[in-house]
Amino acid sequence: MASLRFILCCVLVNCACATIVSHDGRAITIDGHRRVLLSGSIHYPRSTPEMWPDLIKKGKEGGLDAIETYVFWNAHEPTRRQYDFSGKLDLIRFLKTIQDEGLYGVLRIGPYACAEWNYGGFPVWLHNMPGMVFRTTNKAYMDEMQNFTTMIVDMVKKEKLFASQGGPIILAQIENEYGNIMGPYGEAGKSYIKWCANMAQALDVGVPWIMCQQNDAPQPMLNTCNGFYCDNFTPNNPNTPKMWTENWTGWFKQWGGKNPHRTTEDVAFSVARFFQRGGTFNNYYMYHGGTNFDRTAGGPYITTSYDYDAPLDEYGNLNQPKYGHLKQLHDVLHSMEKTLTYGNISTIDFGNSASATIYTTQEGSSCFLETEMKIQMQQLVSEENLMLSQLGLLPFYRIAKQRLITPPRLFLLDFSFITTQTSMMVKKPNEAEEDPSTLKWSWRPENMDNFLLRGKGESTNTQLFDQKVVSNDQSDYLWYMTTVKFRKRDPFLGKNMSLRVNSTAHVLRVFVNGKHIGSQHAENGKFHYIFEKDAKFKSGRNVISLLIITVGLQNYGAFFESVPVGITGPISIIGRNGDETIVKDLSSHKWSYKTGLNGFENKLFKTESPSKWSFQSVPLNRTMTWYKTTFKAPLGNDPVVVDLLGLGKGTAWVNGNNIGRYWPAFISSSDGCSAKCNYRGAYYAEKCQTNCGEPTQRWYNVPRSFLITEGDNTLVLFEEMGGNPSLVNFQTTIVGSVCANVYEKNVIELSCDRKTISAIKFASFGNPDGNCGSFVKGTCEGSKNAVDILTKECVGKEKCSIDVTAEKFGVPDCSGAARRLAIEAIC
Ligand SMILES: *[C@@H]1O[C@H](CO)[C@@H](O)[C@H](O)[C@H]1NC(C)=O
Ligand SMILES: *[C@@H]1O[C@H](CO)[C@@H](O)[C@H](O)[C@H]1NC(C)=O
Ligand SMILES: *[C@@H]1O[C@H](CO)[C@@H](O)[C@H](O)[C@H]1NC(C)=O
Ligand SMILES: *[C@@H]1O[C@H](CO)[C@@H](O)[C@H](O)[C@H]1NC(C)=O
Ligand SMILES: *[C@@H]1O[C@H](CO)[C@@H](O)[C@H](O)[C@H]1NC(C)=O
Ligand SMILES: CC(=O)N[C@H]1CO[C@H](CO)[C@@H](O)[C@@H]1O
Repeated sequence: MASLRFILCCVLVNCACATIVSHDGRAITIDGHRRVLLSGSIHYPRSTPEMWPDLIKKGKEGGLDAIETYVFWNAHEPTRRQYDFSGKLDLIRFLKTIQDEGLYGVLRIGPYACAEWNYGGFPVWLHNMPGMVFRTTNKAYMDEMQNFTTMIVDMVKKEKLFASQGGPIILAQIENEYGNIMGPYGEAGKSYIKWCANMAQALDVGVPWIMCQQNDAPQPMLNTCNGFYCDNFTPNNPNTPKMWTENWTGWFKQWGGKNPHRTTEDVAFSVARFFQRGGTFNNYYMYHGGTNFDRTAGGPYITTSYDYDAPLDEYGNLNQPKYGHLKQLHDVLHSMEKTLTYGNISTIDFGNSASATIYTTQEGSSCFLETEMKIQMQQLVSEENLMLSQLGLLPFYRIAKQRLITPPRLFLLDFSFITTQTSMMVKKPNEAEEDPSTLKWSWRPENMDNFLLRGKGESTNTQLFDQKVVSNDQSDYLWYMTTVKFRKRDPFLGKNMSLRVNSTAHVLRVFVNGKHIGSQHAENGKFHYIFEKDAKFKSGRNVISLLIITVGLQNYGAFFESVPVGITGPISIIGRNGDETIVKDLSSHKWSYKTGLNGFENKLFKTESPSKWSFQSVPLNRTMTWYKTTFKAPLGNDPVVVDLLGLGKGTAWVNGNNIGRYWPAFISSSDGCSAKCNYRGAYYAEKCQTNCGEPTQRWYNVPRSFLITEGDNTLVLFEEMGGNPSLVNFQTTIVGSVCANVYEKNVIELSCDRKTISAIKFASFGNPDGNCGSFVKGTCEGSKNAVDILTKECVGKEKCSIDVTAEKFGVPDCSGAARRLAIEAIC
């Protein structure tokens, strides 16, 4: 009996052991076969476990082979040796969800993540250990890094999740983009990287380890590329395949910043070119960006939304046309897998910057055609060209001519022929409320008497400390308080007086004798500023109370752990009398410290908070104020957002779940946006921005799993700056309309994402102008009524497939120019 069980168990283990992941200079190999691998980043704590299956499924349907994630050390080990893998932090459940969907996993343990995540993913207790320096040959650091990395590997091994054990994980990563910043670490940095490699290798995970942006990655570590473009990247060893671990699909957003957009054309181009030039693994950073819930946003000043303009938007909706176009690209690349990974490569220069890259095997060829201008492309495709037939490309060319877009095998590096719809997302009022815009509010003040009037905290010192040291990242808030005595005849009191604070606090609020005298935050991209405001001091005892508020700890750079946060000083009282100025330095006064606020300690954000809330005279524009209301969950399954327009800055909770920091009062500057965005030329983060002169972030993600469908939900706001909650309301975010702009002889599918198409708002076949939402007819148009034709084909359906031919729409004469159908359908 015992031996039978032993045999059965072995057989099972053997079946599960089937996957061997390795590589050669051409590609990652899985069970001996070279693979084209398309991967997408989804960070598990930036959504909810309830959202994971849908996000991962959409990744699969979008043509991904793998899902990639970092592991977030500070989230898992908030206090040394106390771990949290619950809820959004259930890494194993996330990896199993990937496995259930039949996808591969790429596990970037780091444990340095960067990722616009608070402190790059490092716990602040680590910084506070004696003699600590991060990411170099520092014993204390290396011990902790090894301890956490080993623990994660052990957890994953225990669940048999590495491919070598039959699990989904085909690649693991140690460190992260260290090559970008290693210069300042000198020789110590070089030996650190060798140590990382040996440490990782010794963990024996049975799949290859990668080190991104690490030109000196020791074998067998695979050195890989991150960036907007990686086609010119060459790995540091002939046996390492060309791999792109972070292809930035868009960009992140900072408070005060605008909405970044990277065009679909440019993302697709960069991927196509990467594969054209020998790349075989590409990971989109991000495929779903998601939300920086709670205090997880990095910084300083990273927003709560981490949408990233990724193929799946913050809420998990398809971001069209990016999602659909990349899906088409993935189909083509997968269809070329054999030739791309086994073919012999040759290139042909046609002159005039037109060239072809051809991958040939005995069974067939794949070809990338590249030209700088569309006109050349059309020439190449329209002349029954001797060159093409000499190259044996005519069969592909014919297919190309029929479809004119990303045909199988003949791959045009020109994305003006997109046949993917554009979706315009809209926000819909909450129909579950009779009048969604009039929520009934109660309120209470934050009790600050101890700090404002008595200057009394929990510990004292005659030194000004960094916020990280005092608060250990337990809260965004830290009080620095001191008292100053003036004699009746003190020379200061006869003068105009001000308080000057040399500050690296993300946000500083200054009180003198309980009165708020002013607030300040660093300008975008800066750490350091000097606050100075007039202040009234009296004879006798005066209380100075400085409240500082973090907005995400630094997550990037050499020695980023020591970027100061807080009040480094000096702090002084300045007295001025005409030309005479006297300065009283308070820096080495006795300072009293207190981390956190009373309301947070008393958990006022909990639904059932026993404290008194008043419905009477709910104040507007009052600083340091708690607001509470109840609301009904919007019906259905569409993603829910809360519109916080009118509020200043603070934190919001739904049913006790922290949905992140809010700051709608932070308006982005009005310059730097343009209505039109030219996808040609290299992308950079400031190109094609939108949302100029608007609140940086107005809508905040409320995952469905935070809501109850029966009864009342609770929203609690803690408002620091002063705001007006009366405009706050819940909405759903849905597809409002879908558009397409398609050349003739193509087929376009329109879909309203599980809703039906209700009307055709615009349709014209000829040379229409404008963009989705603002199409206008051009100078030529087909003789038949395109709106009528499409109303018949599409209205009342969830999706419809439109054959775009001149005959169907009544052959317009566009003087030989390419004819297009522009369409906007309402969902
Ligand atoms: C991590 O360190 C603790 C002691 O602080 C030790 O008990 C534990 O075994 C270590 N874990 C690993 C995986 O090395
Ligand atoms: C590549 O070219 C070499 C030399 O001409 C030839 O021996 C080999 O079979 C070719 N490989 C493929 C996959 O066609
Ligand atoms: C303020 O602090 C910064 C850095 O902490 C320092 O460089 C600067 O000299 C200080 N300014 C004054 C006026 O002391
Ligand atoms: C004090 O400030 C006020 C207003 O800024 C100014 O009018 C006055 O002249 C100042 N007095 C002295 C003594 O500097
Ligand atoms: C809010 O209060 C601040 C300072 O008390 C004031 O400057 C601002 O104009 C007020 N805003 C509104 C909308 O009342
Ligand atoms: C490798 C690479 O392309 N790096 C680029 C990534 O993007 C940043 C910011 O735009 C550039 O500065 C890097 O050169």
